[in-house]
Amino acid sequence: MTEHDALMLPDHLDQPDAYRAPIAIDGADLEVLIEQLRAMLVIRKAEEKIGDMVTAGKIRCPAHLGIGQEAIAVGVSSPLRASDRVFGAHRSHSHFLALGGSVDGLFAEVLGRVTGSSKGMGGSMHLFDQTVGFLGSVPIVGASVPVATGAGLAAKMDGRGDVAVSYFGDGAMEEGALHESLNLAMALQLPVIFVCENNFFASHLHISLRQPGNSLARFARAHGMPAYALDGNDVRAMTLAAEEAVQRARAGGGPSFIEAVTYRWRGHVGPREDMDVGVRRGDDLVIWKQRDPVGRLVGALAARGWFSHDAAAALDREVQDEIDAAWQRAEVAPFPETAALLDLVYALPGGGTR
Ligand SMILES: Cc1ncc(C[n+]2csc(CCOP(=O)(O)OP(=O)(O)O)c2C)c(N)n1
Ligand SMILES: [Mg+2]
Repeated sequence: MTEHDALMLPDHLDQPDAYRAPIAIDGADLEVLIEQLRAMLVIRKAEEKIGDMVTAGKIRCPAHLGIGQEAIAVGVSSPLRASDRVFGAHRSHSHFLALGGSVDGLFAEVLGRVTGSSKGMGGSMHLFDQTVGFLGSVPIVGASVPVATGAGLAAKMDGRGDVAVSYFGDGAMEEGALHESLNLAMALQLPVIFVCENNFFASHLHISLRQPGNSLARFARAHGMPAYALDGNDVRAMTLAAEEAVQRARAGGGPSFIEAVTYRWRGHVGPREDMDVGVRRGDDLVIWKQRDPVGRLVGALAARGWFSHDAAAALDREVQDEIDAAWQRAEVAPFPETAALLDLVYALPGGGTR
């Protein structure tokens, strides 16, 4: 291997026309695969709804959609339990929903309603639901990574085998605090799973304009941390890597880094496919859409005769009806009282908030 090879993603992961075939599902449990298909559809359709409602002018907060990236959160969430501590960032609808965060809570939150998961005070980029282990998303790039690392330290001190998960993008890899977090997690052998969603872009800037290489697992390897670089649009591959990493962390084996290669179908913020913060996107999207995580799982199930395309269409309709009904409930929910505006800003000693 040359030094240049070490900088670049292996196995053609960065080639848009690779990885189009149905995913490998040998040895997987059919029920789990169908659940995962459903979970990906819920995320996709919830985000499509949010996109439509931004276009319709009903949602006023910025919404960063991860359509096309659903397999990552669904795979990573599969070995997690509610006492684990999961942190996201600005593009975290999938992280929240895949853990079991409610669609009603998400829709009400992006509409600023009191029934939202953050009581309507946060919007799309400040999601939170402690009951499912989602301890928060924040829009400051890289900022939740040290917090997740600290949560990993807390989990280790608690000694119950819980883990922390930190989701971030390729752009966040350019933040110093992320590298400090990798170092500390490795030095203290913390149970943290670092999940890097490498979609090649930080807003409109391609990784080739920002870094000398496009492999991000290289930074973990520099710390001696076990690292995976894999097809993030393969829910089964994501599940297997997450299971191994979580098992290692629960058993005291320290942190892992999972680089999940993917692509976002919509622009950096908002529903448009043709623009990234005012800059026109390239033509890659058409090719990348063939690496669709949903279609490749349906294709694998259909090829084995485990699930017909008719059954997939019926599931699609069922999920769409649920999404439409959740949206209607969120739209009629009340706004928070103005007097409550300063609530939830500080945690008070001994409990409660102000
Ligand atoms: C510290 C900081 N710098 C810049 C921004 C503006 N910003 C928001 S998202 C983003 C791109 C992040 O890219 P990446 O981490 O790859 O995540 P992706 O959007 O691809 O999911 C930028 C530059 C920010 N929110 N915080
Ligand atoms: Mg990115």
